[in-house]
Amino acid sequence: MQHIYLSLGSNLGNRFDYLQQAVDAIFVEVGTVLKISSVYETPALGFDGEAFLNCVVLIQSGMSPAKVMEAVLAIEKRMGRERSPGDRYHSRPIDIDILFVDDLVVRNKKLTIPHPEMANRKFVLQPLAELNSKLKHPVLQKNVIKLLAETPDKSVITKQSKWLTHPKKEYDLSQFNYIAIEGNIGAGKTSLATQIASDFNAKLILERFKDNPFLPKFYKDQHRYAFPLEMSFLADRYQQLLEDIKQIDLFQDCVVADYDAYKSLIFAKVTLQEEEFELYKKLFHLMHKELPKPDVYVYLYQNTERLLENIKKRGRRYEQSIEASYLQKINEGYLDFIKTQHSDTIKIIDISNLDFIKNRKDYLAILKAIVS
Ligand code: PH2
Ligand code: MG
Ligand code: MG
Repeated sequence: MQHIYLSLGSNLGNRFDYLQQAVDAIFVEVGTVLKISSVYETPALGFDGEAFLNCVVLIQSGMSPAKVMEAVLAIEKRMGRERSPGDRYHSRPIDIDILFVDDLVVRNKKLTIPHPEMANRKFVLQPLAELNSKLKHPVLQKNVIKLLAETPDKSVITKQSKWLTHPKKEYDLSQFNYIAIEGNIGAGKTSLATQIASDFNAKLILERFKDNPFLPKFYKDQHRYAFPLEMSFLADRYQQLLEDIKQIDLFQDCVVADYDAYKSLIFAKVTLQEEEFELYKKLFHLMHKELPKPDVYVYLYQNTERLLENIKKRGRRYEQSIEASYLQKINEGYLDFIKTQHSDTIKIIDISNLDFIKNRKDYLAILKAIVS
């Protein structure tokens, strides 16, 4: 994930609405919007034209700078921006420029980062200073406040009283204190939990499956190793959830976990013999009472074929012997469990036609499904 500063400008038509539309589109198509500056009215610099409204936004995105540029040009075009080769500056409903991508320096035919004109533009430096005055220009080696003090641009710029609204609202998971992401083996729980935690500045809790010495043994000889495996998962999850969740203030920090405590019971029911399971269940319920319950429980449903593909792709050696029938049993176990729960805290999301890692739109569709 990179931090990217973008400069937005509009000097045609309903300028404020164009800025808002652009911010919304950037959120959907480029990356999570972290900060939005005030809007400033500024005289057209370098050409004769109507005054601009300008602002700067900070986003977080995993896209390469070239892809960001592509996405931004597509937004400009859709919003009615016309580019005529030759004349450099002209009025436009929207202009989106890349200012910084982390402290990357890029110079090629298509792209110059940092933006080559930024030090000469108060309409960039002023809103940028508002977001982060200590930000250092990686080429000029000066921070934004210094650049602003030294800029040759003497134009008068006026802060507007109206603020742009944050596009995250529609997808805002921060209403939840504790989110559990569940799903079958290979559904993508860890990837989704990690991305959500990063976007919402939440504490991330990931299952420590790597440390479980019984897991590789279990996949070779299920009968023999099921009980110690389930017991050690239970003990480990219990300890982790107690330590990581209970001690923090649930009203301040948001927590995202890539499993829920009931996972232990669901797997044990599939893997243990009947008498073993009866014993296990007693212990489970004793321990489970002590644990905080998630505000929302998300079950990512993925079809068996794609689960097997994902398992193959991620290449954990001991998982390669997992069979379709085992995954189907686990899925049934989850669905049986879900039936017994209060449905309003449970969101079953069918991701079999989605790819939330590749497509931001799919990721946002999942967020929307969690919130709604
Ligand atoms: N953008 C330009 C040229 N001049 N002047 C103002 N005030 N605001 C702009 O965004 C702007 C400009 C080229 O993109
Ligand atoms: Mg520009
Ligand atoms: Mg531009």
